[in-house]
Amino acid sequence: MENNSFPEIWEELKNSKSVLIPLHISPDGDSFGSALVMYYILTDMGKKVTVTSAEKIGGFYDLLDEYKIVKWEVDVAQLDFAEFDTMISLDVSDPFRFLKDGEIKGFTFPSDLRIIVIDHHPGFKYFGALNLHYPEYSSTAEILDDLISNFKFKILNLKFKASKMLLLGILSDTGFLRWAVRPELFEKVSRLMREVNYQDLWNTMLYNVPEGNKRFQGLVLKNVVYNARGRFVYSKITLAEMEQLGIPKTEAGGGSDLLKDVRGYDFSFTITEKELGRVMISFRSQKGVDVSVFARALGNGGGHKAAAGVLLADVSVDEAEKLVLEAIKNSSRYVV
Ligand SMILES: [Mn+2]
Repeated sequence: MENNSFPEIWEELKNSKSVLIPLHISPDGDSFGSALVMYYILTDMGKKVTVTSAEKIGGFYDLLDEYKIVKWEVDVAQLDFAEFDTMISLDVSDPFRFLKDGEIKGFTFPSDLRIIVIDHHPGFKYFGALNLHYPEYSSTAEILDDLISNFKFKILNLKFKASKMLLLGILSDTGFLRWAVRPELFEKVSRLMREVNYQDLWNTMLYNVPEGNKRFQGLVLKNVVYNARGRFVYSKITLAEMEQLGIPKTEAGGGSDLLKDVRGYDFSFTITEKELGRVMISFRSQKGVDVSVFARALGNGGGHKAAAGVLLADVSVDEAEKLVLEAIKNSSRYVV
């Protein structure tokens, strides 16, 4: 399958009337930023645009004006698709990632819905009528930056709002330009910084970590296991521990990033009990280990070489831990 051209994408967007843009499950800054960029562009083109998210997003996002645009806790499975002629799928390689428990239940969109897919994940399924896939890009927002550069903006105020969301998506997916970076990205970021009030964005993103997330980070470090022989670091967090510390579920994130930088260890993961019987495994590596192999070996998981995840159903946290250690042991490179 091949990418469509930017003019083809714009032509399709011009022909749309009512557009659905869902955030993916466990929404992140790239999902949020990319969706809001498209929202601004399409509303300016006179389209009716609906942005939904099956799950709430944690962190600083409620401090942004854009937070109010999203219809939170609206699962795509509950929507009346007769209302939409077009859907823009952003930052996902598989359509089921829009549905809560979609990995487990499976989900397909109506065949008459025109789907435009824009993503940077490996293992990408060309499931749209039109597709843009750039696996070498840091973020979906970076792809949208190229797409927008191809389009002539008339309203400066809109350009400001869209640029802020592009920058947010890029900064979020690269851990503030620490990973998934290329020299070209810094040129784009430098240009975007000149187009927005970047000090304000920096302050919002960096200095508003919710207490709940700090408590979660504490729990991740408290429960850490250093496996020197296998050269990996991991942490297991139960629902009971989170409830005891009053950690909201939306703040149970960022744990594997916290563990991926330890000297002498090649990759990290967290085993987080989201709900009873629902356990999220989140892998990270910056040292050449392809952690998406483990995520795929465990079921319907996926992601990047350096960042991957899988949701396990009908298992306890201890069973999930056994399954993960087994999957690592069975891979050719690692001995537990
Ligand atoms: Mn992304």
